[in-house]
Amino acid sequence: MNNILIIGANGQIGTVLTQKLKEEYGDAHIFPTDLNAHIEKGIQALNVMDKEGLIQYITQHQIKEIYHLAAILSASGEKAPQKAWEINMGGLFNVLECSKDLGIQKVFFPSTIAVFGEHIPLQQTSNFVPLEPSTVYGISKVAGELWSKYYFEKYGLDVRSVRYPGVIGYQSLAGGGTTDYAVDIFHSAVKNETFHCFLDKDTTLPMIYMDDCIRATIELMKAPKENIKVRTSYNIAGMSFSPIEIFNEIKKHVPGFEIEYNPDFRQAIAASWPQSIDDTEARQDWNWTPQFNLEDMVKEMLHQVALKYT
Ligand code: VAH
Repeated sequence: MNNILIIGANGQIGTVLTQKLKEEYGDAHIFPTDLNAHIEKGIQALNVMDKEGLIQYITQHQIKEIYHLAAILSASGEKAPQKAWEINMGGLFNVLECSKDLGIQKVFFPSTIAVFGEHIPLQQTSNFVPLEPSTVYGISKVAGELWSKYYFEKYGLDVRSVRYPGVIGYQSLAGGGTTDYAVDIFHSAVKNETFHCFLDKDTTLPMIYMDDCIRATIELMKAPKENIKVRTSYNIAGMSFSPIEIFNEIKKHVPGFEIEYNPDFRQAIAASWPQSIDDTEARQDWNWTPQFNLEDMVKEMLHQVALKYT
């Protein structure tokens, strides 16, 4: 059983992925790390920008697989473009170089629908279209996809990637993203507060429920190497909806719920992204299929978020 390093284990996805990998492979083989230690969660400190520290950690714990989840997301990245580029690229380079040099067998690199931009169809966006992102986050993820493909082709490093849509989960608060409204809305609904949405009501975006997100990640990494034909990154889709659509679905369960739309700088980011995603290649190559639609997700999220407040 391989020892698995998770970088960014305290993030929105890392929190849940760590738990699922422990259930799948046993706690003893899972090594959750983040920039700062969270001892109560079993998360050790590891700075992915510190290459020597990364080499030491991999060697000491005989790591054979790495899930590299640490990155500055779209909205935060636009507030500090240089820092976002340095961290998103510097961290990935350290992971790729250390993996190449230390015999890592598999690397997971999360990409995003933020790699898409102008001059492409916004409906059922294909895996293979021109990538002209408008955010530093998206630019860094396009570069990351291409570097991942380079390390596979030049060094045989088995780097695998999916383009996450907006991820919705109850286990941790989202932060720094443009799709975070779709997480925050449930907390307002459960507290019976008016929700102030930072996107316009008709801004449709591709989204995925956390359970589907994590299952896609693990199924991708478990797939036989020969099945992985896309070495930049796979599109995956769960569902697509707009703020007014998720609001109306929540209102079926919370009749008094109210919303106000106050679009901010994130509206322009969201408007540059596709409205729906074609994930044919993921379905063909490693049998991807989502299980949660908007109705299922809303029921589950309201139930789980309510439990956090009781
Ligand atoms: C963000 N949640 O909003 C991330 C995601 C598709 C968006 O990559 O930046």
